[in-house]
Amino acid sequence: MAIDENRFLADLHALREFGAAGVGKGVTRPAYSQADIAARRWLATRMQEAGLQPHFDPVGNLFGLAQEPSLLMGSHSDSQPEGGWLDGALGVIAALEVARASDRPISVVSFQDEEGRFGVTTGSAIWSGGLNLSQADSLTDHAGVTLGAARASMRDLARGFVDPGQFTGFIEMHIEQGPSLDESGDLIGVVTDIVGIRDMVISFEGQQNHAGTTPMHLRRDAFQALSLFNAEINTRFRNVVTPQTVWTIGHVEVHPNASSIVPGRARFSMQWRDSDPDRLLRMEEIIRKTAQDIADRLEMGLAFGPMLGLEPVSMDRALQAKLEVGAQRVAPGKWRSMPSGALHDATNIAKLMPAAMLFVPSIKGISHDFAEDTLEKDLIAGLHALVIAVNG
Ligand code: HGY
Ligand code: MN
Ligand code: MN
Repeated sequence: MAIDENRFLADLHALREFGAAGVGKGVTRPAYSQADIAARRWLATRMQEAGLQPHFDPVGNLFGLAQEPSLLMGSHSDSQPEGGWLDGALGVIAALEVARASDRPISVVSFQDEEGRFGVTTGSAIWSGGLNLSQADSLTDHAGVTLGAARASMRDLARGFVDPGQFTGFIEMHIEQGPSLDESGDLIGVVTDIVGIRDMVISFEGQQNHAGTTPMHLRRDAFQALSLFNAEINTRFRNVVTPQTVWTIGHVEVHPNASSIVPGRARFSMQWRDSDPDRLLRMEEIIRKTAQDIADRLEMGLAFGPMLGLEPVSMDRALQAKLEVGAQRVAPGKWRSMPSGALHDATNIAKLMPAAMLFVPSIKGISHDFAEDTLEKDLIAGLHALVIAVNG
């Protein structure tokens, strides 16, 4: 059966309705939210209609299983707090369409909490054995909700873990989420490697006090500690990082977050990524040492939360070669092999079986933003390249 482009696009737009938010095609569909669970229930019916056996595992990963050994394809359907309609969703819907059209047995998956409300690519990390379920259950989101409490809302759907032994490999289609394809005019990216990541929460504890009566030299202002820390790591990283290295302080809680109170506590996320594990380690050493130096200098308490992370990983060469054939057929001379600066479930699955990824362009390289988008003609081109690769 051939690919049905209209059905593929209609499913993408239907999925976007679950948690539709903001301008354009934005979504807010965090793991285990009502929108996420409703979206997964809808995906389960679409999988059943495609002749696949829907199966939720204890974490909320949703599989659509073929009845024989199969190639696994998919991604995730949870989103960032302000996410785009394609991040993850594209890979799940493309997998579903390929499963309908391919003459090969294809199983489909939507992993849970790839966006890390609780961890880092949490659902596929647990399924692939990289994260222990009972340990993961005590992970909390920024509001203090535990993964264990959140996943209890899917208890009625949960069955056992799926045996990875039934799958011959994993292919994930995804938007690039960066500027390379958009700037070069290439239509398809065949992913060679995925960067590694480290992520932890750091807290400075000073002294809450009156913003009018507390002289500057007597203050122990936790925001000043954070501000100095950020400036100092940018300096100390200079001789360690490359133009591809990234680091982000994306989530900050200043307590009590009031205009007339000197902040007593600053609690913030510290995340860094690179393709070299040694560089990730050197950056971790600089981060810990700099935080300690600042705490000592400003007489602050200092606490490091647990550090989560994934190692850099290479994609399977044989599967890349299949994707290259599809890319060359669909976009001759307008495709490239490239690394991924974003994290993906493929990082975890690569521990279990051959894994590979195919990218399509992100307009202006924007992602993790309501404005994320891709031309529909580019989505279709990627889908056709995928089918050629899978059937080849
Ligand atoms: O952050 C990432 O790279 C992924 O989009 N969750
Ligand atoms: Mn993603
Ligand atoms: Mn994402």
